[in-house]
Amino acid sequence: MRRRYFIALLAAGSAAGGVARLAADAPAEVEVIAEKFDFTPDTVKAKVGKPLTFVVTSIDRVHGFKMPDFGVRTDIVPGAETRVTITPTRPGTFAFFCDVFCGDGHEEMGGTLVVEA
Ligand SMILES: [Cu+2]
Repeated sequence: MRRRYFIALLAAGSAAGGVARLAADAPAEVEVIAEKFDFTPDTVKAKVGKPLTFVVTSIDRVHGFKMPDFGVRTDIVPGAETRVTITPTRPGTFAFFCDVFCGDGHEEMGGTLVVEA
């Protein structure tokens, strides 16, 4: 029972979904998959002062990846890996979202970066 729960946590930390967990000392990287009309995972954790690279791929069409609080935006083109690195300077909750119109659910296509001290 306990072991099963642990495995479920590991799976949730991968690109499969849920909250991405970051190793303490390794350079932080998180894989994010974009598709109509979701980012997976849609909640990502980071630490103040520690660089974090989003490695974003699209599995259907062109999407956008925008984080206004970090002055970042880029297109996400299917078949290519798009890397965006940010370094949080304060704790808080920050939005990322698609800014390329991709259909009727586009306005809901977003996620949250949770930065801890
Ligand atoms: Cu979109």
